[in-house]
Amino acid sequence: MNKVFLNLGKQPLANSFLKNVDKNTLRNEFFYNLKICFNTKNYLVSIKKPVNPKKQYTDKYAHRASESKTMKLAFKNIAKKLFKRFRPKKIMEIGSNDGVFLKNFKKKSVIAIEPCKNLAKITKRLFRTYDKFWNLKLSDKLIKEKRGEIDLIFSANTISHIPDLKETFRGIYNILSKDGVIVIEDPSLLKVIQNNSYDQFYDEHVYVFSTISINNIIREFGLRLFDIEHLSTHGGSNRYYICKEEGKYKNTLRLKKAIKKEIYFKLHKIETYLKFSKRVNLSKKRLLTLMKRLKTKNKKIISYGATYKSTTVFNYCKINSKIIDYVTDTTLNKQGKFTPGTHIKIISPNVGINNQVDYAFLGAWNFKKEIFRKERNFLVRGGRFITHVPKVKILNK
Ligand code: DWN
Repeated sequence: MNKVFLNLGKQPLANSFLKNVDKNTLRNEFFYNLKICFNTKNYLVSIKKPVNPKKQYTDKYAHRASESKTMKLAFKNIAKKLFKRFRPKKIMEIGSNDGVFLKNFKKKSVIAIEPCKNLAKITKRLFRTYDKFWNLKLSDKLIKEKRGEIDLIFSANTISHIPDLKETFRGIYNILSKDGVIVIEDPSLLKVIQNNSYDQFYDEHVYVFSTISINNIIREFGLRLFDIEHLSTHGGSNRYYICKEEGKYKNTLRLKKAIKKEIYFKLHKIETYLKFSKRVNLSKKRLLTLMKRLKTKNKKIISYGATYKSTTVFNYCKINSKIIDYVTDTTLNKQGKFTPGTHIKIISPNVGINNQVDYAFLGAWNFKKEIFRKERNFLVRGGRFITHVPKVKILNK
């Protein structure tokens, strides 16, 4: 039974960066109501009414996984680690983005699944790529083309984006070898609750998984969790290790501990989410109060990182160009555009981080360490960052 516990209001597609803000463009901007619910049976946290993926994953998909040094290194390390542990002969990635993970393997041993054609075009030059959505039909096609059985299926920040988990996992089971392994990385629901990082909820994140909820889902498809790793990436993610029910892998102690911890923090109880919702409303009030106070003192505030996360924050808190002068972002195809829903100009940090800036909201708070290293001079000359996670505060280190 799905119970709504959080209403983040009218939201645009988090990825819908606008080329211009003329009347016609704004008239056609798509919005939807972002309501989050909790399933009291399988403990799944999801968007009440997901957006049609064909609207989201187009040939203009903005996010490039390789934009951050942190993520490039993280994918290189996990590729090495998985190869060493499982020695896969055939590797497939669902949601391969710009190839940042698969690039670490021999080209002939990999298959990329990436529905966004602008990204698939990048990897088609490197290795076998299918520019399609993952489902049972594509899984059958791969088998007909003698591309199965796959020993390692990897998917980072993708499975949580796919509304039809039934198709997803049936397709995975269908192509996975008997002792094959699926490794899925997605934001940790426990970390979202602990960090009050409500900005992990946006149209692409149809689900924010907990260990207990994903365990309940995959069991229906003859799969089981056997291991887990807690990651610092994206503000706190889990790396789930999954195999076929009859697979040779024994459940690890750290998996048992992870499940116990989630039960301890009551991720199986609706009360936990109702309390979270109250904290989110307070966070909104405190962020707005802080920013408005700084504006009355004629302070110049910008935002650092045109993230999908900050789309949720700005539209929920009604933060627009009256408060934020502009947003900086290193992604070339975001520069010169405007933020979804709030229409704040996006420019390069080479131009935007200058001596006139007093405060920078951390839109990419999940890369705080990398950003603070990069913007040491901004801090030394008295610039300050503003964060909203885990609490609204001004940061100087
Ligand atoms: O799940 C998803 C995550 C992995 O990536 C996707 N659905 C969409 C996207 O969400 P996001 O935009 O919130 O992710 P990031 O990786 O937090 O975005 C970081 C943004 O900040 C990028 O646009 C690059 C930019 N950036 C920057 O301007 N300067 C990043 C760093 C580290 C910097 O120094």
